[in-house]
Amino acid sequence: MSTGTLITVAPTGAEHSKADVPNLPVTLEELVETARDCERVGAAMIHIHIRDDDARPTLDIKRLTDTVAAVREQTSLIVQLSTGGSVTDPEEDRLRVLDAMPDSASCSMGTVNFGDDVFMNRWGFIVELHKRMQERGILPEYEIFDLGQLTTLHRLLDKHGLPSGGHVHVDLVMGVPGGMAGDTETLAAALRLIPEGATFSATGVGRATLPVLFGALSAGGHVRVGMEDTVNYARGERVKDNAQLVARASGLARIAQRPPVTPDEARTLLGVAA
Ligand code: KMH
Ligand code: ZN
Repeated sequence: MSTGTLITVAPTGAEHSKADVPNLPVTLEELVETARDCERVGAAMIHIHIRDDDARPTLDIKRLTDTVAAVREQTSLIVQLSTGGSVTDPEEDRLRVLDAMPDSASCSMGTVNFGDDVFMNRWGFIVELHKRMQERGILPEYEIFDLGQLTTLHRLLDKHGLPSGGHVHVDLVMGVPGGMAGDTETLAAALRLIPEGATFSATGVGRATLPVLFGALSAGGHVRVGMEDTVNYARGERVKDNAQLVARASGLARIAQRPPVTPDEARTLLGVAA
């Protein structure tokens, strides 16, 4: 039986500049306001990247800790921090993100060409992230950019065990130039490789946004939307704000008879403590 839909919002990311995308939430105030607006229209989890005073991506631990506290105080959303950061962030800084003690953190499952850049994720680094999250009771969201990374996920779980809490949650990030395509054939191929009993969400980047959203909903999956991945709402039309993307996903989830789950329902689904 299909459950409701867990909608994650990824409001900021590390790739877009504030100069190019002026409505990107980059300050703590903008982020918290975005989180509240997105929760109101159906988001249950937030995937967070933060920026410094000049709106540049940062993994500053004090800012991350303050951000987790502020979003927890102002919303009921499951708080997920990105350990991906930006492509230039060193491994030590990415590991230190976990010191901010979010409910969940991303754990990318392999190195991938990322547009003109390379997003580095060595096996040894993946294992370290996985183990530290196990020790601290943080739910990993295994980010999959290409099909072979699902094989790596099986290897990780076989060799190093399940996350604490025992639940496996995967996010398929589709349509990154250099990664897997964002189409239904690729989604179907990925679904065959997802570990038994795992939940999955899917994210379509740029033009892949809508095909992946429709595909994930009809396949019984969950969805991630937001300005990290999509800044155009339609051809020639910029996204107004993150809530617009969440509201569209909520509407489609209702049409699919899989309405958005609340943050509490999402906690039960993912085995995250309240
Ligand atoms: N910014 C990308 C290089 C994650 O958040 O874990 C990677 C990324 C993945 O956004
Ligand atoms: Zn991210």
